[in-house]
Amino acid sequence: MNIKAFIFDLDGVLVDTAKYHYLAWKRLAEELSIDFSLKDNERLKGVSRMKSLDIILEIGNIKLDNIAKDKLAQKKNAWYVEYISTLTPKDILPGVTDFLKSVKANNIKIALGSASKNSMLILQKLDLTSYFDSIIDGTKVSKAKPDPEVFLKGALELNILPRQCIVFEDAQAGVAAAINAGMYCVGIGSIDILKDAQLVIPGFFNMNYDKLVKLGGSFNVELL
Ligand code: B16
Ligand code: MG
Repeated sequence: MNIKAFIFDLDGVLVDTAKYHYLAWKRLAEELSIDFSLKDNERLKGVSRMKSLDIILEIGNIKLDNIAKDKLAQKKNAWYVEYISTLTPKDILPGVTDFLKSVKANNIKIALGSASKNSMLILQKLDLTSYFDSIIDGTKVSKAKPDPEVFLKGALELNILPRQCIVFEDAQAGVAAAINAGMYCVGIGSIDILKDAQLVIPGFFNMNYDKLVKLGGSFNVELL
């Protein structure tokens, strides 16, 4: 195994923007008198803005035309952008910056593979843009996770084979997308939700490239 690239999801992996997505969707759901729980929110993680709206409308048993749906998606996004306007590098999840530095020091390429159309704005606010050799976000793909498009485009841009990439993901749809791409996947979060990933870690706190390699070995997963 010769891993050459690490591909990171954004929301829930590098920064906890998932809570702001939830707040904005919850606000919209309340306006539409739809009961939308934290458990329902798990289905929205990693999927596109429009697909998220479709899931919420399905929960509320509401059917709308595309023009009305566009308006609602824009409304949610305006609230979301307002919520994330206060993001600073202090909001980067614990250990992420040191982990990225250790990955770079080991000559592994770094890519972003996010469904979010707000990725560039968020990376700038976090001051993380310069770590990335390739950035594939929601503005560059047409198929939402679990489709592998976002990760395959990243590998292609880096000129690296899918089986030489490890994806870091916090969402079920993202883990499925990584596996569909023929890549390895490290789940970030809880094993109950991410059981299809080859390895699951709670986050990057106290983690670096060497520790990840060792951890992979102890789980009998030859990640590197
Ligand atoms: P936006 P990721 C995803 O980002 C989020 O997990 C998901 O909840 C969101 O609907 C999607 O981005 C689209 O985001 O509305 O900002 O374009 O986890 O793939 O980094
Ligand atoms: Mg995510």
